Amino acid sequence: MAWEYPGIFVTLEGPEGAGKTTQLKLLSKHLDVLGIAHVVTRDPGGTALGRQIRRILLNPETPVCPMTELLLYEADRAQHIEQVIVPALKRGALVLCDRYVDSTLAYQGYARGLDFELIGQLNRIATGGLMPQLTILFDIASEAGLARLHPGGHDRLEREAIEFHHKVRAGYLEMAAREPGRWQVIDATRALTVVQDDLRRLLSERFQLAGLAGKPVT
Ligand code: Z5A
Repeated sequence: MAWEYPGIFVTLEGPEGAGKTTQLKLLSKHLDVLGIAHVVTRDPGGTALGRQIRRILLNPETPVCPMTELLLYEADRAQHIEQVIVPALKRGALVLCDRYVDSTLAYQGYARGLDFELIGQLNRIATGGLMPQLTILFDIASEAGLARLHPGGHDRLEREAIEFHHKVRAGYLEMAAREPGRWQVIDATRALTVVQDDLRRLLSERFQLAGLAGKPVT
């Protein structure tokens, strides 16, 4: 499908503790300095409604059945697409989204074992088929990623057995290998600044970011 928006859509994916959020903050500061219009957002929780859904999804005290979990992630996404992502792309911004449809395939598909066809269908319904132009996988072994997170504060997903997290990582690597035109893999085990350099290089190699300079940063 031909890209139909003036903006650019990039997603960041990876297992827990890979450093996506940290890298997005650093990147956003850099883009501010360059005056490049961009929106940093996340899945789940990129809208007011999504933040409520996110609280339910990550609360370790609330049991959530696998199908309910899947539908809640998709409900969050449908709202996010309509309220945040598509309007920003129409305005011509660079949209940097922390997790997107591939998280659902990794967590609810590869790890939880729900049907891939069904997930694909729901992903398409929630997003209207909008796929990112570039997806960056921050790759790190599950044990190393989990060890970076603060002890005792683990949310519902982080508390899953280590086998679950192994399946998430293996799923990501399989998806990245299957679609190398869209995915780029970054070794997320290295120092923050080294990872940040890689991220900036990947973006500037792929896109004419200078074309976005001077547009309103939202
Ligand atoms: N999920 C799902 O199941 N299905 C779906 O469809 C979607 C999501 C969309 C969202 O929670 C959860 O929902 C997530 C997937 C699931 N699973 N869990 N759990 P989240 O948004 O809170 O989870 P997350 O994206 O995994 O956030 P995270 O665990 O915080 O990971 P991160 O953003 O990649 O890492 P970070 O916060 O930037 O860094 C973590 C720590 O590592 C922090 O202390 C940093 O200072 C440190 N760090 C970062 N980089 C480095 C380097 N390079 N060296 C050393 N230390 C570092």
